[in-house]
Amino acid sequence: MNRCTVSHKLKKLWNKAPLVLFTVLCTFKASAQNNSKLWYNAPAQKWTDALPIGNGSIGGMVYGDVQNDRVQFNENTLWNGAPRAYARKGAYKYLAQIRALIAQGKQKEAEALAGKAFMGLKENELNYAKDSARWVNTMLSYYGPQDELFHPSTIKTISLPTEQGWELTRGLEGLDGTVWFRRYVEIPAGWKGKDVVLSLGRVRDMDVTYFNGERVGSTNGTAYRKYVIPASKLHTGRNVIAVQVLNFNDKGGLTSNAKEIKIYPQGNEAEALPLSGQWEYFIQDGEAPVYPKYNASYQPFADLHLQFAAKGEVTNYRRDLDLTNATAHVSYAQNGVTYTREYLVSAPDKAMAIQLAVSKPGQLTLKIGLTTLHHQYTIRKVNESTLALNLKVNNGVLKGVTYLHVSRQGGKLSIANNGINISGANSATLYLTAATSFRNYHDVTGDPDAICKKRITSVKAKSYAAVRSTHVADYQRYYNTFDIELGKGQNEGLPTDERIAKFNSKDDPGLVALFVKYSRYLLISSSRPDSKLPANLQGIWNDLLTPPWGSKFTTNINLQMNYWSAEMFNLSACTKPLFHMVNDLEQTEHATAKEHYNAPGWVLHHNTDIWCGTAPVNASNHGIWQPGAAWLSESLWEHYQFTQDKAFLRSQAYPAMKGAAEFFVANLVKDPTTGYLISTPSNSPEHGGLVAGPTMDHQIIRELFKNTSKASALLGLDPAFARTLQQKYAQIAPNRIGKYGQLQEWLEDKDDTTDTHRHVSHMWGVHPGTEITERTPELMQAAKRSMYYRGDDGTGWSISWKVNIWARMHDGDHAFKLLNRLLSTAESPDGGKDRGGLYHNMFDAHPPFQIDGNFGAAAGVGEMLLQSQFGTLDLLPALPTALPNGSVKGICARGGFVLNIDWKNGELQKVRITSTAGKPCIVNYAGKQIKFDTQKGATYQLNGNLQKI
Ligand code: FUC
Repeated sequence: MNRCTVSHKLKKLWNKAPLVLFTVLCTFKASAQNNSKLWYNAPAQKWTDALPIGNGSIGGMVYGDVQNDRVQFNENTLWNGAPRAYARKGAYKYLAQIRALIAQGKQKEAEALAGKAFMGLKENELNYAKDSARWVNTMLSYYGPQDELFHPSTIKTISLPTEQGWELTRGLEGLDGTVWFRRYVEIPAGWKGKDVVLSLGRVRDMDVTYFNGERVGSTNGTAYRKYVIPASKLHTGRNVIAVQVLNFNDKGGLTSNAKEIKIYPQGNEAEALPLSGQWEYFIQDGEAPVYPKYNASYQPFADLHLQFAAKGEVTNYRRDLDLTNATAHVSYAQNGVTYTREYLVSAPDKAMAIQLAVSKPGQLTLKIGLTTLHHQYTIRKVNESTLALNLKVNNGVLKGVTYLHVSRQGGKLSIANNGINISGANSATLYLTAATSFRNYHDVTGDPDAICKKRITSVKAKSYAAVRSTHVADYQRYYNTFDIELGKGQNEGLPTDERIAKFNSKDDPGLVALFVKYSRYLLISSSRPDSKLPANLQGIWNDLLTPPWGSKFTTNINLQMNYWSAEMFNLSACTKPLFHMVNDLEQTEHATAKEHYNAPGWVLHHNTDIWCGTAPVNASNHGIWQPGAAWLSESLWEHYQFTQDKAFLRSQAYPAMKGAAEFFVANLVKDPTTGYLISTPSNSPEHGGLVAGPTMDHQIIRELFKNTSKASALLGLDPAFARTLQQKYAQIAPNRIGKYGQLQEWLEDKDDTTDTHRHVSHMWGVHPGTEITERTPELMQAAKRSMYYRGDDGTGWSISWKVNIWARMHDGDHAFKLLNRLLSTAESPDGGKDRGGLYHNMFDAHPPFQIDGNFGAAAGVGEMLLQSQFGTLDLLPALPTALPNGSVKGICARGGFVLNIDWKNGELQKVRITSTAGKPCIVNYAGKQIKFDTQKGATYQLNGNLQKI
């Protein structure tokens, strides 16, 4: 049973309401241990099977293979790109012209002009690109032979038979994007001193060939690939050939009869050795990388490999992730020995810790090593038990260092060939830490080596048990503030991947609860108060050099969605890195407001990155979207509403909100047709191109003006400015109902009822905004109609958003229908394309993995159970029929309230409300209402009829 960890004496007093508690940091012992774990009976095959661990800065993905275990890891400040300015000087001079073109209906012309003159500076317009030699060199070093690309776990092999040759690789599953092929060839001793010809046949697209690590040439089109390799470049015996094919697709990247794939001494083709047979290949990424070093993108750090010596049949394999204490485990039996591994990333010790144990003394023998995808790196021995890996990103703009320290009990330990060998030990402990030279968005002069050395020196002096217990206590400060149970079904005992595959609410309502707990785990693991950056598109986990959308911070929904559940689920402290970033953005964005709009205040477009780039990026049709700062300001206001922290409102929230509002006061323009104030140029996120006055902009701006003027009144600041905001508020183009009864997405009535675009931006006023409600029935009706037209499918985050919207529409069953869809498996059973849903490790699939879908859908469950956006506590406002029984503890509401809610057979049983700010409390449930004053720190209990008990 869930219980608050309060003293016995206090507990006795609990039934006497109101009761003053000493602290509202009431925590719940994690209940139902068996529904707080993700577990599997096989090791991870793919990255999305691996289990994430993290401390808000260092993240790891645990594969748990018996023989070759791998922990792919990240550090959240390892990024490509460089500190730089993004604003384009004088861009504002084109603003009037762009607006005029849009007003004349010349959208394409407006987009073309904006694309040329109004977008933020690209990297290649700066110094790097001027130095073309540097571009070329970077490309070469990046696309080098990179043996380290070929991790044992990522290599696949293909045998090219004599007949079809490369043709065979066409249509091979997963072979898409940039693919590396590699094979070895033994050069006969008799060829010594001769130049050789490497013949690889024809090329369909672009490729680059390497011989013994040196680039020998590249071709494209249909050119025949034949390279002469000088004798001096040949090794006696084994030589390695690597071919990187860019843009490989199902038509194949290479074509040739196998007979053409061969190597021979120049002038003597008769001695040719065939190169058909075994080739290894590695799929670098889904996209052809374009100058990846220069685009800001989040980078993988390195991989830790554990190669175990024991061989033999394995029984009782199990891999799990325990959400109650943030530890992952692997266990199995082999040759009569039980092997166990525990993995965690400690925030207090800023290090990953892995404990390896065996049931029989002396049976632990393994090799431990590090590899990285980055090309510029060194591995060195620090001392007899520590290795260090130093790497450079973007030719050293950013430096990364990782330290790996290993200790063992019994047996021997030695370091050789960049690996640590343990033999005959009883147990072993690994500590790993990682850091970069990033200090902040304009300072990369940190000393990661010193940071790692200090951390490892400190942690290695502690026992694993001590590190573990400090980690667990620290983690539980956050995790134990909340709990949720939604009933138990017959599938609850199955491995997590099977639960997902079979999900339905009758057989497994607990999976919904596990999903919510996991979202809290993911937030605590990727966004701690001292994290230097907020959770990005993949939290802090990414294994690709060219991750999807750069694994950046997309601000036209995704970044904000990452934090939707934070306040509600009692993780307010985890929002700190987001607000820290907002304060940094404010600094850079004054420049953008000035250069792009000649306006005061700050503006943020649809995307930002570690360098705080905030001018419009990508293409003008979706990159020019103005209300990023305004939406982030809403997140700040929400934080205040939940915490009632006036000091935060005064020092952090209000200045940002005011700056965002000042921008729009200056930048809204009068629409010549309607006379309303509109935002232009902008777009309804990623839908319909560059326009004037998209509905979403106006909903966000109105919310901003309303909240900012409320904040000014609360703080007693800027009354004249608040009056301006109120006046302007009334003049902004209102929401409109169109010819199909739909809520218009744009100023003009041009919605297409068959359009199922993933963004439902004009629903912002329903959620997360507050202006379309049951008190505006006509607009609510129109919004519902638009939602029906848009349909129930979508990318992961899109489905998640719809769960929230239907919950705000008080249609719990529709919200649950979408949640049900999201909790189903992302991988199509027939091997087709992935879809929005869950991967085996419960990561949400856009596809590919994007963490916003996890956070967003969990927030949607919160919206089903409690809503407080109108100053009242509305209990179970959208409880789906599918979740008739349950309890939630520690759920938070605006106004400073923490609630425990219990329901049965679809009806409220009781609610316990703790007031953290002493504000008056109004509770609504099923048409009933109760109002009462509260004392700060006091707790009140009500029954299902809202009577005090
Ligand atoms: C927005 C969305 C995409 C994706 C990207 C990261 O651009 O439209 O679907 O989520 O962000």
